[in-house]
Formats: sequence, structure tokens, C-alpha cells
Amino acid sequence: MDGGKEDNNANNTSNVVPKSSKGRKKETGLGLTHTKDGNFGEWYSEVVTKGEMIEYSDISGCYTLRPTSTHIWRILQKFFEPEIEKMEVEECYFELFVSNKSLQKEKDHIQGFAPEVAWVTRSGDSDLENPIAIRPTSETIIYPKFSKWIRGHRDLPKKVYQYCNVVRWELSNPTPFIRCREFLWQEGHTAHATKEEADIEVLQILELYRRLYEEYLAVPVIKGKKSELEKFAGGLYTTTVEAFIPNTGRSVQGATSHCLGQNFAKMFEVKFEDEKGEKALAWQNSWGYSIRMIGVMVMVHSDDKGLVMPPKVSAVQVIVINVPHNDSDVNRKIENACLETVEALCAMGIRVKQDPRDNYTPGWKYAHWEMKGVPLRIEIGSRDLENKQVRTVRRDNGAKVNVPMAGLADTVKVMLDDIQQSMFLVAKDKRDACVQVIKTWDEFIEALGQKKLILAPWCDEEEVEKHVKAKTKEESGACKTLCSPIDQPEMPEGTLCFASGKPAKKWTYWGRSY
Ligand code: 87F
Repeated sequence: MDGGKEDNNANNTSNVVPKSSKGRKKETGLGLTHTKDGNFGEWYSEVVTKGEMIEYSDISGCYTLRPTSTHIWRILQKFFEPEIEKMEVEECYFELFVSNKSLQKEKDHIQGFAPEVAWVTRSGDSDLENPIAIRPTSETIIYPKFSKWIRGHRDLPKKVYQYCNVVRWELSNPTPFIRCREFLWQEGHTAHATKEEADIEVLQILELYRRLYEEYLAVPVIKGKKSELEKFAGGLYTTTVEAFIPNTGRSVQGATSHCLGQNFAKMFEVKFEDEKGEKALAWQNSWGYSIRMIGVMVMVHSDDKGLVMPPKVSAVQVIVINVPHNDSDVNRKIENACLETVEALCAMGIRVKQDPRDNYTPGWKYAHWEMKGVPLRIEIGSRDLENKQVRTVRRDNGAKVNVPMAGLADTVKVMLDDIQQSMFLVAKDKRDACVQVIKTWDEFIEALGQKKLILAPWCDEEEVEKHVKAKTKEESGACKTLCSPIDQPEMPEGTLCFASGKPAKKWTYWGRSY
């Protein structure tokens, strides 16, 4: 997918024309020029810029996050932080730079990633004697510190996290939020005395990531384990939450929680004296989620009118718009009703805003706030005043309902909950409709052509996975294993692998991915 807008800074919605102009829609730049089904890449790029989530930079793969985006990021953090603090994970801030010596210490870890590491080689006019890397992730920064901080078993478990930026100099097509050269993330790093303890934490974190996606972003995900080929090479095993984009038939690795085993502990000497007084290596985990989550949310929910925000993360949950009247007395009453509505909703903790600008028509404002994805619109005109009601319009499904002014805030609260719930269910139904269970190679190839999310019985052999990858490699990218779901469906006796014909060991999702 290619948004094709990497060198284009002209995505500007502020260039708007007042209501007197003819042919308003085209001239204002409101409205998208691409459709989700027509050209997904261009559509996505337009949605995130015209929806005012990002501004492109003049450096490819780098973006300004505008308040609509940072607000979502903050809400996710507000849920996640207390949850991990309950697990006694402590916040730290680790440095941005990593020395070459530390970075290269764990060879498996850096293998394959090296081309993406960005280096500082110069200050002013002089070359640095020892170039330093900008963190692509912080294992090699944090574990030398763990080595100092951990002495005896009483120092364990040691659990830290940080929210920060990281840099990965991606060479393949950048996509806002999904593949950026600099991005924000949360990373957690923990050390334990036993593998059992580490194993439990891996899944606790994965469950929190599922909740971020499903309860906040209304995006259904599959919790699963990566294959040996797809896992983080420096670790023991990798778990993931996988999301699916029905329109492109591609999956996205949504967030990951790794058990690193003792590999890093060996290299960085993260050792402790156990109860018997013997030296032992710590068991380590690392886990992270990034702003990619926001991109997945946009791809799943948004439509040809622009963003569609789940109420729980939307900076503005309700927009109140006055429908002007020729009579100035009536107008004043309408404006007062708008103000009172804002106050009533605000008092209930609803994030509400009004758009009283009198140089734009209501129709223009509707399109503007639809583009920004505001979940619920309230319109108030003279007829509504007479009937002591307001008109509500849902962004997710366009449903228009008149609601009595009495008890409005309570009704709106219920409506917002309903929007949140129904966005998740609609997305889940769409995702589920794309899942195809297959048993044979022919069925597999057919499902792949139909952009399905394929669930297949697999022998779990690396050579077979490599073979499938090679055989499906054409212009839209090779098909690979996405994950083996943690909740495994039943595997009937004698089930064979779809690709090798050997006895199947597990059900595994296959597909193309971002
Ligand atoms: C790119 C350059 C250098 C991914 C990289 O998933 C190193 C890496 O180690 C690298 N891209 N990774 C794997 C990151 C593993 C892990 N780190 C903590 C996470 C979650 C948070």
C-alpha cells in the first residue's frame, strides 16, 4: 500500500470558503477524492490528513501528530498505566542513544534489523570518534542497567516501562502510524527469577493489549503465538494481538509481548544470587504497543466521509450545531438552547463542543465534523425548540433520532455507549466474515485470492512455512503465518497439514500482512 503523499505538504483543510460560494463542496476541499474500496492507500492518506490527525513532514516516514491523535494516545496511556502499575511495573526514562558496543552485544537480536538502525556520526563540523545509534528499541540500553541493579533474588522481579519515541529507518513504503521512521510507543522490560513467573506476565500484558484494541479502539483482535520464523529472533517466544483490515485483506501485528528467555541475561549478565546462594540467570520479558494502534483503528472504522472515531477515544464526542433562522429572536433562542445543551452534557463528563461560526452553513459544518469522525452530532433548529427536542445524528451508521431535551445528557450517554459497542460488533462481524477455514492447498490458494484471513491446520515446521512463503510470493507480498491462536479450536484426530500433508500440530492463521 502506498499513500503516495510522502512529499506532499499540500493536504490543508484550513483553506475553506464561506457559505455564499457556489459549488461549495469542491472549492472548500471538504470531502475525500478517493474511496475506501477504490484506492485504499490514497483514501487512508486523505483521511488521516483531512481528519486532522497528522501533518506530513518533509522527511519521508515522519509525521506531526495533531491533537486528535495525541488525545487518543493519551487515553490509551491513561488506561494502561494504572493497570501495569497494579502489576508493580515502574516508570523510568531511558536515554535516546545507544553505543555501538551495547547494540551489537546480542547478535541474534540485531541480526536482520541492522539496516534500520539510524546513527549519529557528526556534531557540527567534526565526525564523532564513535558513532552512536538512536534507539530502535531499548533492550540494549536497559539490560546493562538491570545488570547493575539486580544482585540477589530480593531484587526480583524488576519491572520497568517507558513511553518514548524510537527510530527505525524503514526503507519500504512508509504509512502514517503503521510504518513510520520515528514513532511513539510504550515498552516494558522485566526480569524474573523463574520462567513460570515470566510466562504468566507475558499473557497478562497480552490481555491488556487486547483490551486496548477491543474496549477502546473497538477493533477486534486475535491473541496468538508467533511461529519460530516470525518471532522476535532474540527471544524465546513471541505473543501477539493480530488485527485484520477487511478492505485490503491484510493483517497487522497490533502489539507484542515477548518472553526473552535467558538470552539477553547471558549477554548482559543479568544475574542474581538465588535462595541457595547460587548464581542464576534472570528470565526476561519485553513488551510494547505503538501508535500503529491508531492507524489500525482508522483503517478499520473510517469511511468515504472521513474518520469514524470510537466515542471512548474521541477528543470530541458530541458536536452541537445550531440551525439558524431568519428571525433574530428565534436565533437567539436557538443559540441559548445550544449553550444549555453543551453545559448539560459537559456536566455529565461528556466531551462536547459547539460550532457557532456564522460564516459557515450547517451543511458545511456537518461535513466538517463528519470528516473529523465525531461520534454524535446534535442539531438544534426552530422546530426542535417548539417540540422541546434536539435532532441527533450518529456518525457510525448515520441514524437520525429526535431526542427530548428533558434528560438529554442521560440519553446521550447511553447513545455513546451504544455507538462504542456497535462499532466493535460491526467490525467483528466484518472480520469474522473474512475468516476462512481451509484444509487443502487448493482451498488455501483460492482463499488467498479472495483476500481472506485463513485458518489452517499446520504441521508447525519452519521449512514448510518457508515453502508456502516462497510459493505465494508475487506482487502483493508473500503469505506468511500470522499467529497460532491461544484459544485453539479442536483438532480432529488424523487432521493433516494443508501444505505438507504431515500430521497437523496446530491451527494457525495465514495471510498477507503490513
Ligand atoms: C529495528 C532495529 C533494531 C524490532 C528493530 O517488540 C532492533 C530492532 O529489536 C528490534 N525492530 N526489534 C524488536 C523489538 C522487540 C521488542 N522490544 C521492546 C518489542 C516490544 C518492546
